[in-house]
Amino acid sequence: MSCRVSIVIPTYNEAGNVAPLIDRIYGTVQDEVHPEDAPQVVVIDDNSPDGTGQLCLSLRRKYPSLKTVIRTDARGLGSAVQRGILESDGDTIVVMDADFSHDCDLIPTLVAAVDSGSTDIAIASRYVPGGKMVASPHLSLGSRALNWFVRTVLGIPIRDLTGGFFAAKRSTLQGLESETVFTGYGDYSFALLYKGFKRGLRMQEYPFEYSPRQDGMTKTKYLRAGLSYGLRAIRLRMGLE
Ligand SMILES: Nc1nc2c(ncn2[C@@H]2O[C@H](COP(=O)(O)OP(=O)(O)OP(=O)(O)O)[C@@H](O)[C@H]2O)c(=O)[nH]1
Ligand SMILES: [Mg+2]
Repeated sequence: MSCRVSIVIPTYNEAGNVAPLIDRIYGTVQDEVHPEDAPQVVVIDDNSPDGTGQLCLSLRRKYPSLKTVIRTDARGLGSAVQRGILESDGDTIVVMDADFSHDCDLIPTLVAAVDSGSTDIAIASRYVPGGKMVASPHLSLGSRALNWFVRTVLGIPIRDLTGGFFAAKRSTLQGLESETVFTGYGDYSFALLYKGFKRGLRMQEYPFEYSPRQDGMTKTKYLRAGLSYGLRAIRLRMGLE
């Protein structure tokens, strides 16, 4: 099936979020992005015990362009995004979380920025003027500190490096694919942006308000993630991957 925009959503135990999110994307975003051409939502689920994948499969009747892949042979956010890009048909690809932390209303802006050619990667950002992270004080502080550290180590002028909400042309993303970019957790996001920066791609941030997850439990082990993100940034900067 051909389409102009694919929206890739990695999921693990998101049964309480994914159906209303898909309704929202098809109901609201569709009209604004390309009214003449339904977007394709691609869910990459890692065989969630709560049945997220089955739930998405059952929504196919309602939304024929919805594609669900249930992986049983792999687990992890970075590789799920890579699989989503591979499975999608769109010329422009949006990647976002399933838990309503990423504001659907920003999708048309990100897609328009990429489609107009004004930028190669349109990044949704909590940390440019107008953006906001609504979270507990320790989480907000931790995320800001981590972004400062990663930005300083990598030496790239992007404020939000760990968000995982962006749009780019398929060809751009495929050009950045290397054996290591799509590994790990949210750190794949800055590995991708760093490779893009080194290749001279144009990257622009667009503000949005990040909300706490609507339903379900976090999968992020914050302390461990912070340490491994920091180490990965150092490895990237040293050219070790
Ligand atoms: N396919 C897949 N998706 C994952 C995996 N881990 C997390 N996700 C999805 O990746 C997105 C980000 O994960 P979250 O648990 O929301 O991580 P977070 O945003 O740092 O944490 P909170 O929102 O505070 O819970 C969500 O859509 C998750 O369902 C995984 O191992 N495989
Ligand atoms: Mg989340």
